[in-house]
Amino acid sequence: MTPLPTVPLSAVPLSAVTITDEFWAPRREVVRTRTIPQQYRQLAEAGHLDALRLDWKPGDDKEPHIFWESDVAKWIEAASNTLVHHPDPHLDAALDQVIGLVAGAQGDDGYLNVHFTVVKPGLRFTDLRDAHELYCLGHLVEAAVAHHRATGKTSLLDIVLGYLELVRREFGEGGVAAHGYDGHEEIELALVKLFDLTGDRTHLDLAAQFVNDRGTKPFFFEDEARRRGDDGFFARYFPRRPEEAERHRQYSQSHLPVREQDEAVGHSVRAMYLYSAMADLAARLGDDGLRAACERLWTSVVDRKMYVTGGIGADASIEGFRGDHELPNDASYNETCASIGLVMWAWRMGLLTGEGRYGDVAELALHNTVLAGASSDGTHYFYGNPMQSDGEHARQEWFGVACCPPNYARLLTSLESYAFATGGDEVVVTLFIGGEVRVDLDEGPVRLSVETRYPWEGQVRVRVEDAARFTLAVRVPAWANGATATVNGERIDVDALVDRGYLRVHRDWAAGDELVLELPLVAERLWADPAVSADTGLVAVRRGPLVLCAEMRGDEPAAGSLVLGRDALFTDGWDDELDVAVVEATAMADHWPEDADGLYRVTGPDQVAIQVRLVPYFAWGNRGPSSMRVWLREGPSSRA
Ligand code: FUB
Ligand code: ZN
Repeated sequence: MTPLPTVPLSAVPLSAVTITDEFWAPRREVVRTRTIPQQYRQLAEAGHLDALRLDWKPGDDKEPHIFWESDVAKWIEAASNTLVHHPDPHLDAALDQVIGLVAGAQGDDGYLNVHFTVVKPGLRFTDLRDAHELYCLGHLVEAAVAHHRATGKTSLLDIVLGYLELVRREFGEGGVAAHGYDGHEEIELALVKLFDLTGDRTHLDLAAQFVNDRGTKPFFFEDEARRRGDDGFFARYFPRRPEEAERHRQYSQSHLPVREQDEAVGHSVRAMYLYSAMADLAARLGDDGLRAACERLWTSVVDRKMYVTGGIGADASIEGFRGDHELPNDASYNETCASIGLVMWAWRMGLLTGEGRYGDVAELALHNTVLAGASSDGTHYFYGNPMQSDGEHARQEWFGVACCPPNYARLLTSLESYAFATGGDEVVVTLFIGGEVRVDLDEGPVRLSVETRYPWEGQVRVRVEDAARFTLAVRVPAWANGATATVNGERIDVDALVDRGYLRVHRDWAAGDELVLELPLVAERLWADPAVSADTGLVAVRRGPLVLCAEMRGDEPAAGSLVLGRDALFTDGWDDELDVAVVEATAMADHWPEDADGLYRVTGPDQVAIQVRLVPYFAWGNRGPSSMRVWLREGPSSRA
């Protein structure tokens, strides 16, 4: 077998990083102490856990849904992640109990899917386009890897390895699903994780098989539907699917072989998981075709289809992408899972290429749409992350389709691995998170500690704890014009040393040496490309990685009536209630006379100057009903 090429950059395991800063540490503590217990209760109440007992019968309520296992799996993954730094016998036992239930749902031949065991027996692997069996398995695999890494146990790993043997047979030549792949990608990236854990090449090969078969002709899903004789589980949601064949191929990114794809289309979570697997495979197989496709798709998303908040997937009807520059604010779906997927893909692109621009996007999505995914108390969630609201959006405790809450939990609990990376003689700092990391370089282990008040303040202090010769690479975001840095107090030339988005300093580091990066965190206006017609005449405000929004409550003027003048000055402030940094500015607001009436009026509103507090997008919706705008109307002046 040809040896695999060296992976450019590798992730650092969770156990090698401790996060202690004032921004992320308390938020992750909320996830550990509140979100994870709350999600367990929700999974129990909704029926996900009992379903695993396989005693559902036709006529019973709580019919096991096709992808309930995925929600359970994401919870297992999140809970396992927390055990890495917080051993907790109670949670460990709860995990054993849930994994015991999963084990009980597995058939003697390894198959594991409650829906196709008790609701539709005999139909396994006949509706790959819609029925999510391998998607669920993918999440179980990711959970198994996390659980094993955290506890050393193989209970869940054994389950998925058994199931994978069956999958390998059924999806191999002569199997019932030969040349098939799942309509919802996920198994592919999970198999790469399993390969990374076990070193077993068959997992990587199976991932590559699924990725390479996708979109080839004859179209698997259409043949499958003909064989089955019906239009599948989602026929009721997509009654026009037969007439809209191409749109629905795009929905699952199966319209073209993946190497030929250059526009991000279809369901955005699916796309992100596929592109993540493509980047993983490109890195591990040295596959330039996959890498080139990833780079084209990246441009499509980031230059033409991504909201300023890092939200993606504007079209609610497919939970997915619209056309280029079609980024409406009043119909902006932006599923939390999609931004989580964007972080996952961006991180992998960073590992594949060593380029900092991918970290910029990971940071954007993470600090805005991902973090908005849960309330500050960690118990209510956004499924969609709109760009504007007139009171109709509020976080909820749970959803009938509950993909986002546990996805949020697993991302927040694995943040360690997104912050740092290593490869060759390099230690890479991608996200600015205070804490410590231990990295194994060829020369031996090196520890770094990072101190920062980011994203509130722009100073990032990286201290080398062990003497060694290596390159310290610290990302300098593209927005950070005028960033400066020192090494042991001596100014270094950032512009000269920044290489592909990272400030790279190669030297003999002594224990106690410090690199201090100063990122200018100033509030600034953003305007959209005129091709984004939805943003004509509008302006947004960001401060470093945080996009701000106007959130207006009670008797305050509606956020949609605010006009931010070109001459308005920004002042940094702090909001004690939300415990976040804010930006204050004078804006003009519509003030209607008391007796104004009628659908159309001959007297317009007065324009009054008011002080507006712009809050980080992630923090909106935490104080009861409100109106909210990311893009504000722009005027020449904010002076009355
Ligand atoms: O289909 C599984 C998950 O549920 C998707 O990723 C989400 O968009 C939601 O539809
Ligand atoms: Zn979701």
